[in-house]
Amino acid sequence: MGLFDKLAGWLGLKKEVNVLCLGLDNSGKTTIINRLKPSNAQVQDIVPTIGFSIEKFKTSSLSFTVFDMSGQGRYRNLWEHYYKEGQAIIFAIDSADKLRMVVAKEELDTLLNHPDIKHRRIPILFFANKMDMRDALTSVKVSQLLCLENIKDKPWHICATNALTGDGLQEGVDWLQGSILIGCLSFGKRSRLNEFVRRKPLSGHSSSIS
Ligand SMILES: Nc1nc2c(ncn2[C@@H]2O[C@H](COP(=O)(O)OP(=O)(O)OP(=O)(O)O)[C@@H](O)[C@H]2O)c(=O)[nH]1
Ligand SMILES: [Mg+2]
Repeated sequence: MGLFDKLAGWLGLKKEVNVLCLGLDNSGKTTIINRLKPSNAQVQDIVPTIGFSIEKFKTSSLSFTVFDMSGQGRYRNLWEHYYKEGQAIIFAIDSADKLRMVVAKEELDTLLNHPDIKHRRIPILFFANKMDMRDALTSVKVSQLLCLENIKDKPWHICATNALTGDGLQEGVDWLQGSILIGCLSFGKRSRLNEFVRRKPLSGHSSSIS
């Protein structure tokens, strides 16, 4: 049993987590979510999402229900109807789509300023996707263009990914799982964690929890 499993069990965490998967059309959202599912549940042909679809995948300690939203312009107004239900956000970016990086930033800014998101410490995982494309920007450049350093009131993380091979996805999901667990601590469970740490030292992971 890994550290996160022990923590989740010990915290009495509700193991079902709703995640919103957002980002422009063609950024690779559905491909990413498909890759996170067990291999026998993955589909071969991915088509542009109409409206949204609900998908599920699991990590060692959490079960994720993903609202895989269409990124097409005509469907983006659907996103906000699910903000209240989301406990975490995955935001996918096509790192090779330089022309639309400004549109991705506009959508991100609209999301961050929405009343259902603005005042919540909801974790946001950015996938700088399509890193295999010859002209893809680095995740550092994507981060700069989206001005991610201005996000001060929410935990966020950016990973360089290739959803076709799955490269980078696990790192991101590990971060998301950890940040959801840590988010639980801010709701009054910190003292219980301290007790846990006294009994079972967390070795190298303890600094990320304080
Ligand atoms: N080269 C490359 N292609 C990718 C990658 N991820 C996804 N794609 C391709 O990009 C296209 C769009 O992928 P989708 O997963 O449908 O994108 P989406 O964000 O869900 O799009 P919408 O549902 O329209 O919002 C597909 O042809 C995928 O095969 C990647 O990392 N590298
Ligand atoms: Mg899709």
